[in-house]
Formats: sequence, C-alpha cells, structure tokens
Amino acid sequence: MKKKWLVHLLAVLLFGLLVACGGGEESGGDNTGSESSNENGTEETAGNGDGEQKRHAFVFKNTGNPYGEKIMEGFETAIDETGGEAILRSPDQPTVEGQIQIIEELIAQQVDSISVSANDYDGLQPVLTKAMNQGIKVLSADSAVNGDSRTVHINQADPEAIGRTLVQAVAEMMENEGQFAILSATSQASNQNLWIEWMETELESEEYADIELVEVAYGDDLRDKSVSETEALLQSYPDLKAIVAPTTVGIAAASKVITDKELQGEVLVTGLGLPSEMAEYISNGVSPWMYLWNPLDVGYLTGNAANALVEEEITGEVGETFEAGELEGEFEVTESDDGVEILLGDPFKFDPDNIDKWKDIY
Ligand code: RAM
Repeated sequence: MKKKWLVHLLAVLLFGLLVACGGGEESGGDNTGSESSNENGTEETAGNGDGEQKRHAFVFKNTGNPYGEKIMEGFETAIDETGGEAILRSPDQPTVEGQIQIIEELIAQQVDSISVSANDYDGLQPVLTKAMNQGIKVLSADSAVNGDSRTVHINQADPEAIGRTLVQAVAEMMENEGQFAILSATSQASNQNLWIEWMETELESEEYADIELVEVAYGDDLRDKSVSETEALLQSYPDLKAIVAPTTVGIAAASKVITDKELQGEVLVTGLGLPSEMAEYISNGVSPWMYLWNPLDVGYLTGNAANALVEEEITGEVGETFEAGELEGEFEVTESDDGVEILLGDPFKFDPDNIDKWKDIY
C-alpha cells in the first residue's frame, strides 16, 4: 500500500515536471517516444485481481497517425499517474477486423480496461460484449462504438458544433458560393460520419443555397490514399473552391497536394488538423484556419475515466462526477444519443495568429 502511494507520488511529480517543461500548457506536456511501450502486450501477470497493478489498454484506429500517438501519450501519462500499466495497441490498417483481433488478445490477457477509438460503430459489439462479460471495463474515445458496446464514451467535443462550425467556416472562406468536397477518413469511421451528418444538416439552411457539396471522398486516414483522393477530386471538379477534411491525416494530405500544385488561394482547405502538421499550411495560406481539440487531453481524460471505472469511483451512471488528474474541474457522466458519455470541452480554432504557440505541443 505504502509502495503504491510512493509510486503515485513519483508519477505526479514527474507529470508536474513534464507539464512545466512543456511550457505550462494544459496539454500534459510532450513526453514523446513513450507511446510504443508494451506494444506487443505479451503479459506476465493476470489482471482483475485486487492489489495487483491494474492494466489499461488503449486501441487506436491504426498505426502511423500522429494524432493517435498523442491520444495514447496522454492516456499513458494518466495511467502512469495511477500507478497502473498502459498497453497501447493499434492495427496496421484502420479496419474493424484488426481491432477485433487485438481486443481478443487483450481479453485473453485479462486486462482491467479497454478503451477504443473505433473503426466501426456496431462491428465491435460482439468482442466488446465478451470483454464486459468478463468484468473488463470498456470505453470508447474519439470515435464511438454504440451504446450497448461500452460503459462510457469519451467525447472530445460536441459533434453538432463540430459539423456546423466546419460548414460555417468553409462557407465564409468560399464567400458563400461554389463547390466544395469533403475528404474524410474511412467510410465506417463513426466520429467522421457523425460530423459529416451534422455538416449536411447545417448545409440544408437557405443561406448555403449557392454552395454545393459535390462529393465525400475517403482517404482512410492513410497518407498516400488521402493524397490520391485529393488529386482525384481536383481532376473531377476543376471549379472546386474548397476541401473540408474532418481528419488530421486528410487535412494535412490535402494541404500538401494544394501546396505542391501551387493552388494556394484557388482551392482552400479547412477541417480538423494537428497544429504540428498544419503550421506550414496555415502560414502559407492554403488553410486560412482550422479546428481541433487537444488529443493529449482526450487520452488523459480517457485514462482517468478508465481508472475511475476500474476503481469503482464511477460506474457509468448519468450524473456521476470525477476528477481527472491535472485537468481542471470535474467531469460528469451525461446522457448521449444512445448511451452515456463524458465530454472534454470545446474545440479550438487555429489560425496564423496562434498556430506557432501550438505547433510544438501537438
Ligand atoms: C484523425 C482520426 C481521428 C480524428 C481526428 C480529427 O486523426 O480520424 O479519429 O478524431 O482525425
């Protein structure tokens, strides 16, 4: 017991130091390089036992996505602070099959919690139900699974606000006239699909009568595919005025293509982007502005929620509250469309005035 307390104290001190080194942002610092620990997850001890070190897994959509790495970094920081062990896994490709295989392995390892950024809203239900039946706490974060497949979803920001804001932004950039396309992640990604639904709802308003959404293309959160999909959009729609990419991989790929083709100012790009990947394109005018939340905080909140569930501080009932380490204030379990969720906060807008402040953080 004493030892656990000491480990916790050391972890808190270390975290404080990291935040201080990160320039005092609320982001959880930049402890790069730690995200790949335990990647193979071959395990020694069985979880689910009192007094044992708790093991918390995070499964992202796929490898090679810097946004996913930041989420897992924040998750690991939170789990370290609790004295637990973080297991970080992602399939090579953003498929539901890849995630099922990893989750089966985590169940066999008897981890204490599994958090997943899902490649499919319904497709993980059988394997996540199996996990929950074995006493494993299940959370989705970033990209949700349906309400029956999870105890709670960690929502980065209000999906309606995200969808509507993206349309308002692109309309302003296009001066309310012309064609634009959406470059999304995979066609099954539940977070992107929800945001796109809200974009389509916003577009129904009369004020966008002269704006046409010509196509929703899917780059699958893979850099090369996102590049080739952008090139195909430019070819198919010579009058295209803008691309909205509600994915950090897509927005960076689209911006690179526009920059390489010297189409700055002719085709504008906005959406959800990582400042570290987009600073160049915000500065060169390809993307006048864009939005995102802090992925380190998404992961950090998820880690704290997973721990609170495993330690039975919360059970996932609407109205319960808990504190999430260094994040300010209390977080509350609230009702969502088909289950319960915990909301992180509002997205940030990044533009030429503030991008340099954030580009080294995430
Ligand atoms: C990509 C992923 C992730 C999404 C961000 C905005 O990195 O698709 O799930 O939340 O973009």
